[in-house]
Amino acid sequence: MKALETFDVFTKTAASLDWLAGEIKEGAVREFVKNARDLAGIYADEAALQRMNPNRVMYRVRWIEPALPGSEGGLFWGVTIIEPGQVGDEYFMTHGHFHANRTRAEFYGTAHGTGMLVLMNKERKTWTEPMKPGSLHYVRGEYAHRVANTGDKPLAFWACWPTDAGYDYEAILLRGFGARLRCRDGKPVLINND
Ligand code: PAN
Ligand code: ZN
Repeated sequence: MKALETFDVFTKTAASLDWLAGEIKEGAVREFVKNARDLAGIYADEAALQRMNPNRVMYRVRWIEPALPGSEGGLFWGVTIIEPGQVGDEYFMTHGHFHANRTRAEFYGTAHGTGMLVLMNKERKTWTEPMKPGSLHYVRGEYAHRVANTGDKPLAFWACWPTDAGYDYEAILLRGFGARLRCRDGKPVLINND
């Protein structure tokens, strides 16, 4: 009985990756897609967002859940692919969130493309880490995190996070990050938002 359970869990959680392409080739893959319409309130230039096709895909997340969401001690594994583009002078970026459980950290590792990881602590101090193929980023549990694609090709990064990290999107929707990453003379510049 025990052996069968182990086998079931293994077959359900086994997956195969194309590391450099940022693809989960096999496995019980879940996906969410964020279209332009899903990102209302995130960009400074809301009018520019409204002018876009609401169905335009901005980014997608694919992941596997080898353990139950909310359970203690497990890990999720996923990839986020952000399309290239801008809304006003800001780059296509993830919504950004704190983990609901502020003690739960996360790893990001870039597969391809270039971007910026934007981090913010609870005092709203905001800074960036450049992302490029092979760059590995440790996000402390208490930091809000968001990724912007600053290149002209899709940006794909792997992520590993605890099953009981949860998401707190609310705080970001209300006040955003302490600074915005804006395109100035073709380069990403972090500009105070508070
Ligand atoms: C990632 C993010 C993913 C999309 O898997 O959820 O990159 O970003 P948003 O969730 O902010 O839209 C992660 O950080 N998980 O904890
Ligand atoms: Zn996270």
